[in-house]
Amino acid sequence: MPPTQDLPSPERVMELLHTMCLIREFEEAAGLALAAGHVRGSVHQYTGQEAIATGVCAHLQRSDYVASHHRGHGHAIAKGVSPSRMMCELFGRAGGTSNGKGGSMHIADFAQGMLGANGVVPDGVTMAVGAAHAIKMQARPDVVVAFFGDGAMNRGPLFEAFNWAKLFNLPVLFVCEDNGYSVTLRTRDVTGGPPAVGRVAAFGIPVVQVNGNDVVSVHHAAGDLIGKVRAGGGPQFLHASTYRWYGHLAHDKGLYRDSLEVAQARQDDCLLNAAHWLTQRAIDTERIASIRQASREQIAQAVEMALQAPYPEVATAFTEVQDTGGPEWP
Ligand SMILES: Cc1ncc(C[n+]2csc(CCOP(=O)(O)OP(=O)(O)O)c2C)c(N)n1
Ligand SMILES: [Mg+2]
Repeated sequence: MPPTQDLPSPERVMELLHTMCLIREFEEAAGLALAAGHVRGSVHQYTGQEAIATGVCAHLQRSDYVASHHRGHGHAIAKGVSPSRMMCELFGRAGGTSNGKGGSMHIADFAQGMLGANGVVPDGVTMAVGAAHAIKMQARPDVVVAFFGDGAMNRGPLFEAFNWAKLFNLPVLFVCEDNGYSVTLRTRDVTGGPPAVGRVAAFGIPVVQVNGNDVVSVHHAAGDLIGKVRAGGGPQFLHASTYRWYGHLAHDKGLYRDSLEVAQARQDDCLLNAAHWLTQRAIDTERIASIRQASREQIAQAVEMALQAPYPEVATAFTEVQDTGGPEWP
């Protein structure tokens, strides 16, 4: 926990709680929609990790960029992308962030500085470094945040990205969301040599470790690091420990994890932790409960909007996509 003088105000933490609740409700609704057959493709729920996206993105302006990974809904919401447009995207409907053509792992909204979710581990990070290089060449005051999982720490392109960012002193914050698992494997069981933090330190990139289930700590650490990046301090690295509550995908029952481990991890709930922090500062429990209720209603409206939205016109199948079709297409 940061020193008292550096703590955010209770009102600020109420705003953070609202964002976390929106993400939690979005993921619950996305899981139900998938089970009901409204969503094609995969859904990777961010449930349990909400404090990381929320605490980090709270320091970003719209002109700053975020690059995400396959578990990207929380980053998009925290960066200001409309949950209704995101839900339309999941449902494959017109009005979605990519007019229904991308789905869960391709949610992007450049107007909000959301460069996109990304299904290829860890390609969001290499893109983030490219965007940071562009910002530097254009002498803009903006920063880029690259979110990725602990599993990405065993992929080569990540280390190329670290090298490039350090070599050119680029304005990028790397955020490793360490939930302990890479699909069905414990990441530590498939990691040779030092874990994430030791590897990054070898590049000379400063590392800060934080409890990713405590939004106040994440907010504090991220504010400090983003301030350094913005001031020209070059790449920084935030390692946030957390746990994903559900399976790797919404379909995955997670039988490779001990149920006691899951139950214990869920007790360290970032929403409850924030609520506890607020009640200790004399914030009324009814006000806290009303934030949860308002978020639930907002996401229910997003689902309703997605259900009512039309599917994209067939004539638009080859617009706004890289492959414009051609004679070989039926
Ligand atoms: C290049 C590549 N290899 C393999 C995969 C399959 N895959 C999807 S997610 C993932 C690892 C996920 O672990 P982590 O990075 O820790 O993220 P988490 O799912 O825990 O949030 C893998 C190997 C992929 N998407 N891309
Ligand atoms: Mg992981």
